[in-house]
Amino acid sequence: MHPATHALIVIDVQNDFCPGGALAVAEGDAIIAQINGLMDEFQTVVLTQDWHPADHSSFAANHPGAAAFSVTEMPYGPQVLWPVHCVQGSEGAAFHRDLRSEPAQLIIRKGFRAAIDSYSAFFENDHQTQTGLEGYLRARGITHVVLVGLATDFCVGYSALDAAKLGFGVTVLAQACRAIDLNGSLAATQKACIEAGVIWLD
Ligand code: VGL
Ligand code: ZN
Repeated sequence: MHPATHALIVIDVQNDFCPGGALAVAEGDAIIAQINGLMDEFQTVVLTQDWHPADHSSFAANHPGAAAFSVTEMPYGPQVLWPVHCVQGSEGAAFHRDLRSEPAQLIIRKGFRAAIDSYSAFFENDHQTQTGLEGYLRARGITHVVLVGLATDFCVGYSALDAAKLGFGVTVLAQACRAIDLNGSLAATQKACIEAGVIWLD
């Protein structure tokens, strides 16, 4: 059992990020058994859920002529344009049916504002708008977060960097994560995390 000051944060283990989903991550479902087991080792478990309105600005389909996986400029900086995924209330946005959810005390939804994406569990992509997770964790006396889930190089990585910036101890259990790996994004994420003091366990 990990100490009560450590929380397990399970990022976006949703149907659309698993094989057969709209933004499938290779082997995205291969991590679920391990994550389910980890939940018994933590007294605080948080799940995150990517949760977009249909008119979300991160969807290539909402930018006429733009290709999925291209990059556009948003008021808050560069933004990858994704296939339509994790639309609020859809089957694709649901957690994978094999993921345990009963040990989780909090489910945090993100990316619910049409004008801004939110990879991180802590801040939207403007790096300013808070999701509320920091306050929740601090109020519960959490000082260290252990991150698992999808995708290593986007939502897990952004969450890890923000957690480190906020002063939490951070571990990424990379074997319980899977990556999209767009233009070298996995290696870049790992490097940035290690430079930020994140404990990266392969
Ligand atoms: C994610 C791309 C778009 C993720 C979410 O969970 O890593 N990636 N939305
Ligand atoms: Zn998304």
